[in-house]
Amino acid sequence: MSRTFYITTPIYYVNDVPHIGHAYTTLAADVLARYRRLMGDKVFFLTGTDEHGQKVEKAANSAGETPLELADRVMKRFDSLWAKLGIEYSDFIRTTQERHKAGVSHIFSQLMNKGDIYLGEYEDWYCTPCETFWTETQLIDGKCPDCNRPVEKLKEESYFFRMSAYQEQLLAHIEANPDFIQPKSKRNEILAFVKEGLRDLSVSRTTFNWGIPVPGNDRHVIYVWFDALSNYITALGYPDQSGNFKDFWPVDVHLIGKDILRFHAVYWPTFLMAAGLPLPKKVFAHGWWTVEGQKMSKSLQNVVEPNMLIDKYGVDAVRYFLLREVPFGLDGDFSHAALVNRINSDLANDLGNLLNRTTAMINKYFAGVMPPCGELDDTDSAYRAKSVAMLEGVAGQMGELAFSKALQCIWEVISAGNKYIDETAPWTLAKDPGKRERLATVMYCLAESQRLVYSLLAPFMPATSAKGLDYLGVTSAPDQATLAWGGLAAGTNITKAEALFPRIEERSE
Ligand code: ME8
Repeated sequence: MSRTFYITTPIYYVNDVPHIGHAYTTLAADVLARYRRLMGDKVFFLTGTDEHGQKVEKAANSAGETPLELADRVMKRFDSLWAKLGIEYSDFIRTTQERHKAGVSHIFSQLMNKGDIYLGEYEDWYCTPCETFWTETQLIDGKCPDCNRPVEKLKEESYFFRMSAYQEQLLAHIEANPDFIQPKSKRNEILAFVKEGLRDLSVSRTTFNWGIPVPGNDRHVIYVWFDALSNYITALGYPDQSGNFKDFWPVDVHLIGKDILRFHAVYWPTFLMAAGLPLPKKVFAHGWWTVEGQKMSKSLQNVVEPNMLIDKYGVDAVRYFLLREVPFGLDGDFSHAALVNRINSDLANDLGNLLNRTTAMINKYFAGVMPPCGELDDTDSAYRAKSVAMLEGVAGQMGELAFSKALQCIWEVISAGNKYIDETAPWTLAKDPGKRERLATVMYCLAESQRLVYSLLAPFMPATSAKGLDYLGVTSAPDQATLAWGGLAAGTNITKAEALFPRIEERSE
C-alpha cells in the first residue's frame, strides 16, 4: 500500500499580486510534492487564495470593484503563474467557495456549542494591514510589532476563542514533538511565546462585512485567520471525515513563510484541539527574500515579478535558482547577477556540458548506440558508488526539506562526472582498438550516472529532466523502480544533446 503525503502552501491574499515570495513557497511545495510522487506516495498538494477580510474589502473599494470581482481577477493571476511555473497542485481552494464557507461555519458552531467560543467585549490596539489585535505591551514604539505601521484603538463586541484553555496542551505537544515546528530556531521562538501565556483570541469582527457570518449572529463576521486556517481541512471535505479527510489528515507539512508562523503553530493547533482533531505533523517556516539587499515593497518598486523572470531566463532556471541559492529556512537575497551566475556555472558549465560531452562521445565512438558495460575498474566503481550514494543523500535531505543540500548532492555527482572524463581520457582510449571494451564501460558509466542525475532532477526541473532523459534514450518517466544503477540497456539510442542552458553573456540590468 502506498503512503499518503499531504502538503499545503499558505492561501495568498488577493489584495496583492503574486511576487517572487509567493512563488517561492508554492515552488518548494511543488518540488516536495513531485519528489514524494516520484517515491511512490499518493500526494495531495493544496494551494489557494484567501479572499475575505478588511484588507480585501478596502482594496476592492479603492479599485471600484466588489470584493468578489477583485478576488476573481487576482485569483486568476495566481493560478496562471502557477501554470507557468510548472506547479502541479491537486486542489486550489478559494475561501469564497461554498464548500469552504460551510466547513468554517460548522467548525465555528461546533466550538460555540461546546463553550470554546463565547461572546464578550474587546478593546485593544488593532493593526489593519496585519488584521491583528495587539496589547499595549506588545506594541513597539506605539506601532505594530510585525509591520511597524500605526495601530488604532478598537472597542467592539466580539466572539472569543478560549485559547488560554489550550496553553498547557499545546506546550506539551511542542515539547513532545521536536519536529513539529521547524526550523529549530523558530520552534524556540514559539515555545517562548506560548510560555508567556496565551490569551483568549478575538475571532469575530463587526467593523466590516466581507467575511463568513457568525452562525446565528450575522452582525459579526468570522475573523479572517479563523476562516483562512480552516482551508486546510475544508479542502479535504471536512466536516465529512471520510474520503480525502480520512486519507490525508493530519497534514504532513504546512509550508509557510516565517511571517505567519504564530498563526500556524499557535492559533491553528489550538483550534484543532478544540475541534478534537489531530494536529499537523509539521509546520515549516522558511525565510524571507530581499531584493538586491532591500526589503521587497511596492513603494520601493523593487518587487520581483516571477512572470518576467521566467520569460527572460526560463522556468527551470528560475526553479533551480530559488531552491539552490538559499538554504531553506534562512533568509536570502535575490539578485539578477546571482541568478545569471548560477545559470552559467551550475547549469551551462557543469550540468549541460557533461551531457554534451557524453552524448557527443557515444555518437562519435559508438554511432549513438549504447554499448554494453564491461568490468568496472576502481575509478569506475568509485564513480558508480558516488552516483548510487546520491539517491540516499537526496532522500535524506528531502526528508529535512533541505532543498539546496539535495541539489548539492546531485551536483557533486555532476562534478564527479566531469572529473571522471578527465581521469579516464576517453579520447586516448579511442585511439587504441584494444581498449574498445574499456571505452564502452566508461561511456556506460557516464550515461548511467546521468540517467540517475536527470531522474532526480525531475521534481526540481521537470522539463530539463525530461529532455536529458530523452537524449539518453529513456522514454518512460522515472519512478522508484528506475532509481537504481544499471537501468540503461545496451543498444539504447543516444542522441547528441543540444546545449540545455546556453551561457548568458550580457550582464543583466
Ligand atoms: O499571509 N519572501 O497571505 P500572503 C519569502 N493569507 N516568502 C514570502 C515573501 C518574501 N519576501 N513575501 C511573501 C497570508 N511570502 C495569509 C495566509 S494561510 C492560512 C493564510 C510568502 O499573501 C510566504 O509564504 O500575505 C508568506 O507566508 C506568504 O507569502 C504570505 O502570503
